[in-house]
Amino acid sequence: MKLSELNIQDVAFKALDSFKIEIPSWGFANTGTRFGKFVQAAAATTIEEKFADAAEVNRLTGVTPTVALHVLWDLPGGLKDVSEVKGLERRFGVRSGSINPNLFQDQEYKFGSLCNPSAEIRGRALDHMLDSIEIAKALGSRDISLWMADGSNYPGTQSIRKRIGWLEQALRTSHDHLAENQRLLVEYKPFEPAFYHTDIADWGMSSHFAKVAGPKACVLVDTGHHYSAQNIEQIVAWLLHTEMLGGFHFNDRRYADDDLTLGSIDPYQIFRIFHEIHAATDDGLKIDIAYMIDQSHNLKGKMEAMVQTVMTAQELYLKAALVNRGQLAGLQQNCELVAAEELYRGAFWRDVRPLTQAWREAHGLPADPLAALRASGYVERAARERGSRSMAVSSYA
Ligand code: PSV
Ligand code: MN
Repeated sequence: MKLSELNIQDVAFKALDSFKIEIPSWGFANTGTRFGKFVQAAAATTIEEKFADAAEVNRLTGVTPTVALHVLWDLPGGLKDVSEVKGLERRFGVRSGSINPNLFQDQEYKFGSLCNPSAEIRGRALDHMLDSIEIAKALGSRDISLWMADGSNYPGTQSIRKRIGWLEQALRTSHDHLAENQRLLVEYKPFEPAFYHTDIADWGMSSHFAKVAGPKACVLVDTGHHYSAQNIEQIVAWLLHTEMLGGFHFNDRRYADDDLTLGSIDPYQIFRIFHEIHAATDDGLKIDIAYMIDQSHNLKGKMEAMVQTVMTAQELYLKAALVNRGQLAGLQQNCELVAAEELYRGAFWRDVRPLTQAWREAHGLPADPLAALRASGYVERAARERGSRSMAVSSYA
């Protein structure tokens, strides 16, 4: 059966209604490469400014009601900062989303955090995990999103297997402290900052650790955390099949973990990922995915980059929703390769922007959020108000 234009609008609106994406507080702050920072006057310098920016993105797009928080960067006082954050939630009308423990910046994590050979340091890292879980409970956040920089830089310098054991233990204990509705998302990354071995290097390791931790743990896929030729949609299909997919960190990459804006290099890949998710949903699989952005590229304007990424995510999600999966299943069954591929790619080539625009208008949102951002003068205002703080760069000696 062919989808009629009327049907298409229906499918599109349903897909867009169901799609929410979380934005990261750190995506609004000045960041850089290890070679330097090019600072932006409008960049957020406080948690209040990050909430203000997140609220503006939500006002423009209508699909970003939550902000991912990084404990050390956003709640340096730990639980003591929760009431301030709650105040900001009320004031700006966006809520705290996933809580990200920070197990990579303290000097004592030089040789690892939860996998450090020192039991004392492992203990302190675990305390930070447990504190982060308590912060999440106090904020009513469901997901604790864990990424660790742990690993080693030279062969033979660490026992890889001992570290697996230490991490299993720490994740089990963390899992025991989760509230009924909470989840532990385990993120993987093949390398950087460790350049020989990383303790959670790929989805198989994440999946293993999540299974060992307990039923409320699952895998987080950061699209930037793969080797160049890796088939990410196949990983996603496996995680869906094994009911281990908990969430995404979206960004794009050309070489490694470049943190470029979503779809800027390979939008077809994100389409293929979304197709796997829509297909699994159609097949009735149990799915509960947190879609999050994890980008902090330092040349595009922070606000523009975030709005652009949200719009791109919506467009690619929608394109994939419009694959005629009934028809595709028939073509796949009969191994009609070209017809199947053309049907699949046809959805990717479709210009869905008139549909996203119509959906926004139907919801009282600006038809073109990027144009609305420019017209609002928000960035210029922020630059005037924040400039003296945001432009104060620490020079690299
Ligand atoms: C690490 O590269 C990572 O993807 C983790 O998710 C961190 O929390 C985030 O980036 C920090 O920018
Ligand atoms: Mn990430």
